[in-house]
Amino acid sequence: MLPDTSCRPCFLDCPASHSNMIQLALFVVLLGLTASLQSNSKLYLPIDCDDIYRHDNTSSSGVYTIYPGGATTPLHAYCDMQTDGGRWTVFVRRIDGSESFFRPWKHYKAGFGNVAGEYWLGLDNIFMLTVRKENELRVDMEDWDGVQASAQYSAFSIDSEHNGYKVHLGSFTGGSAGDSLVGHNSMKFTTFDKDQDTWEKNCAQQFLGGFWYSACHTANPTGMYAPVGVIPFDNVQVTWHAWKGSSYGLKTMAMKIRSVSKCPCSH
Ligand SMILES: [Ca+2]
Repeated sequence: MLPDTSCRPCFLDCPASHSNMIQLALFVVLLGLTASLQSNSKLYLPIDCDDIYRHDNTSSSGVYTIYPGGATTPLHAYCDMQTDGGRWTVFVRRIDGSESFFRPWKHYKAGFGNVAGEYWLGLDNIFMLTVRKENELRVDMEDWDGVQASAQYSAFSIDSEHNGYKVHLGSFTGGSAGDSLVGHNSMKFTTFDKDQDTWEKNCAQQFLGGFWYSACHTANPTGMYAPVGVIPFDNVQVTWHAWKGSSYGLKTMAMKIRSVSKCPCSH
């Protein structure tokens, strides 16, 4: 059986395999030693959690440093290395209400929060991640009875700020939470101080988050965090209509992306 070399990691350079190439190879190695070291160190910089897992498939879930914008802009992110094979880069995470998500444009652009807890990765960072690789999307959530549900989509990317961080969503591919994002596809991002939604008023002001609102939403991952029944208003909590409706504020919610490529070398 032939060895499968189709997914050789990028950082493993192919050595010269013929004996008559050895002298030339040695010469090249010596000549380019410094450049080679610099080059290798660059190749080890992971773009996302997918790269980290492919480099070491024993990596556990947690906070890692990734480089979607290049070597000079390290970024901390939470990697989900367990769910459905792992490799997920989490870009928004709600777990305990420790962070306010009712924030202005500049915060959603740059990112905020604690990557070990609740956070938003930042629209510029999400843009760079989805430019560097083709990704799928997964949304994981849990209710206050400990029941978990998810929703998966075949593709996810966003445009740059120049085009309002417009979101491009693939088809719903499964998950017991159902599809609550279809109406958000092709929407630009809206915060309370930047209205790009399709409603006459501002959805972020009305529903207390920042999101790809339309007029206005069927999911509000950045809404107010509160145990169910505490807030007597519909749609302002962390909601996912297809699963729990408009008045149920969920206990946890996380949105995460993963490369759909079989091989890291193709990027
Ligand atoms: Ca509006």
